[in-house]
Amino acid sequence: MELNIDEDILKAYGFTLDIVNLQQIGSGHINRTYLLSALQNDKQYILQNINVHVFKDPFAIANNIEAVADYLKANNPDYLFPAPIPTLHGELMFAHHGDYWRLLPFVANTMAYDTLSDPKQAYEAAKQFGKLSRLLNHFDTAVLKPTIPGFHNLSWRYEQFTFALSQATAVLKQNANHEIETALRHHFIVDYYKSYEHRKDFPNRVMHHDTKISNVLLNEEDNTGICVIDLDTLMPGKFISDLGDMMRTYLCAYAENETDLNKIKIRLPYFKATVEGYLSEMANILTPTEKELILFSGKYIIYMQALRFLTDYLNGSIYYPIAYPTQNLDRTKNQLKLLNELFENEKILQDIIEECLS
Ligand code: GN1
Ligand code: MG
Repeated sequence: MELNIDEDILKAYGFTLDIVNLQQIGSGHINRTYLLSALQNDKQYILQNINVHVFKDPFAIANNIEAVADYLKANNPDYLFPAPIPTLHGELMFAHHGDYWRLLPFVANTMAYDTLSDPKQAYEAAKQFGKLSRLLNHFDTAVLKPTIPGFHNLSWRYEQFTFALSQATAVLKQNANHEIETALRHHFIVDYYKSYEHRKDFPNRVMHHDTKISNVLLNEEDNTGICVIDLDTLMPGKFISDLGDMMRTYLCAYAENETDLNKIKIRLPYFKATVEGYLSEMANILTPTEKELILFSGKYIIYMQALRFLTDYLNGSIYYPIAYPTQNLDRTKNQLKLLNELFENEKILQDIIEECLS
């Protein structure tokens, strides 16, 4: 495939087209990611184009990452935090005709997965995200800018859904009839979230906000957690954002694109491993209110993701790239089934949480 990357971008980092090999990689919806291999010395890097339709202020991303990187360097110099490599001019991003590029370290001998096949992977991944939160427990969140305003504000996501519903074509509404009804029926999740939102012991923390399994690198031989990646949404938020997205992506053997809903089931050993891995870092930091919300974190994120896919479907699929017209509707069905699984297993999941907390 012709990759068509302007040589100026490479030159900003001291490379030219003839001395590198570029290969598009990754499964993310938003940014374009390439593996850059330098031919002379076999060194590898990640080259990434930031999606400026989604991240309207790329400097907010760069500044947040820099502030956190400086803090971690000062307080935990051994922690592996894959911050961007500066350009030859010392900038954290390269601006090029309205596009923004960055170069990241490639961490050798690691793997990023889209689904998990061993509870140990869940434990290790959850531990990595929990560790990042723990190390940043005393970091002043006011220093960080939201890179996407309202990103995990469930009330706002719900409003976007009802607005999309009011604007959608009759055909799209008809196709999504059942899912719209299910989404409306679960509005109580928004009310529950609102009832906690401003509580004192439900603090803002530095959250990763995209803790899906493909955003953590594990050692390719023994699955030990190595580091988290994809730091675009590192910004203030509630702990339910991170733990919830782990539940969304670690518990089921199949990811959000799976269309056979019979396969959408939660795996209890993966749930236990996720909670244990997260609490191995965060148990002494979470407040009593936060501990009450551990299971809610999964409901909150899975419901929000269902709303986001459904909203996008009703809007004509303008946000999440699709491979076929009804894919965002299928993703909605997938997430609503996963949400239902959480409710059906509520009692046993809460028992597991209590066991992990004791
Ligand atoms: C997007 O681009 P990616 O795959 O890292 C989205 C997340 C969703 C996720 C669903 C900025 O993440 O919030 O949870 O898709 N990121 C943005 O797979 O919208
Ligand atoms: Mg992301």
